[in-house]
Amino acid sequence: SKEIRVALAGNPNSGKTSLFNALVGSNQKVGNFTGVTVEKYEGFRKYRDYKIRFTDLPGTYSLSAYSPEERVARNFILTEKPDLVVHVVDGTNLERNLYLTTQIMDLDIPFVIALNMYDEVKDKNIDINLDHLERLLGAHIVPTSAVEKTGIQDLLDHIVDTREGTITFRPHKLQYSQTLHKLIHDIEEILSRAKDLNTSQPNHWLAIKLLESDKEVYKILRDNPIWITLNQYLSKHLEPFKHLTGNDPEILLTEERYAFIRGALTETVHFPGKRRRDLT
Ligand code: BGO
Repeated sequence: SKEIRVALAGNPNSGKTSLFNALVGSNQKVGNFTGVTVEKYEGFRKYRDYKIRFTDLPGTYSLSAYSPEERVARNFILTEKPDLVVHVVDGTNLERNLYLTTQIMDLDIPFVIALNMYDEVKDKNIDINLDHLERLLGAHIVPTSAVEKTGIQDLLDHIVDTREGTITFRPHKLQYSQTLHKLIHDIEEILSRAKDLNTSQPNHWLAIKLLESDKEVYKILRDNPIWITLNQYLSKHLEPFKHLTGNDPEILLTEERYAFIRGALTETVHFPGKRRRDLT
């Protein structure tokens, strides 16, 4: 039968395990991700004409290379290239959860947001403008409650519709400030000239991770002749950049992600009794 491969990504406690269980029921098994002791839950669900295979990635707050969980999650997405990533978000904790969303946006891959804990969102009268949030994040949003088992069928339909092309993914990269954007863009341009880059990772993401001094990305790039050009570019531009902005690119990237999140929430989320979200 026709298969669709889906990976679930989300913060710890976003309800990922509960949603995975609601999606696949008892059709699941546990193993390990290759080479590490991180547990890998896999399962399937037959839906419409398809066998949808789900992999539950380890819960993470970020996609840096610091912990085995983060490396497993991002390497799975980048090398296994699932047809779709279902990004599970705790709808009652958007400010924290959307940090991972900004990192998934940097990956430039098809993803849909399962806005989980939607029962609690409603109970707490949190008002989220879903259409607007979808536009800002460049991803469709399907409200779910893994506990009340609502939105599960909508999510399955979304997965199949994406596969059949009746729903299209409109990638929407996070817009960084002009100075950061220029650095990222220049590095992407250099990377596009590299031959035999031994990686399936998109240049945009490699550029951002290089600016974050990501160890795994350094390893990949150091073995390629393009490293000389990259190094020349960085030696020439990093100091002026730090002088101009007063910061390392790594710090600015994080600050700008949080600024984007605050802006997005101010525009889309209203708590009861408050005209606007109070951000402090
Ligand atoms: C406990 N709605 C609500 N209301 N709760 C949810 C939903 C939802 O949609 N989805 C998950 N939860 P995990 P990760 C618990 O275990 O799936 C709850 O880490 C408790 N336990 O039931 O484990 C879920 O895999 C005692 O809550 O998340 C779980 O992402 C009291 O969110 C928690 C209250 O879900 C985390 C809750 C002994």
